[in-house]
Amino acid sequence: MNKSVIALLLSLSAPAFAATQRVTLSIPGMTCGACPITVRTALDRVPGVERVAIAVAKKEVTVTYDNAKASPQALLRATKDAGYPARVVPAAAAASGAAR
Ligand SMILES: [Cu+2]
Repeated sequence: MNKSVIALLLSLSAPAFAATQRVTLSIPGMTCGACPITVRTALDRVPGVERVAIAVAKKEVTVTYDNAKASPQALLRATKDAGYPARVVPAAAAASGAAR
């Protein structure tokens, strides 16, 4: 991907300042014990990713990243390329899911 596309994606999704952000991804295809390893490896390779926390039972991954370097779109692309299409869990849904 070229730099202008990355810049466009960042401008759509990120505030103007660099900050640590957290996003929860739902990955329905994560069905066995080996899947999280593949997903973690894919996400760890994305520049700017600082922490990957996988909740296998919920099929969710919470990623902490530097929004100056990474974006939710980059994370989604990484898991999809690894064979695990994902979607972003809206913050409110992630919070209520955590409370359940
Ligand atoms: Cu698996």
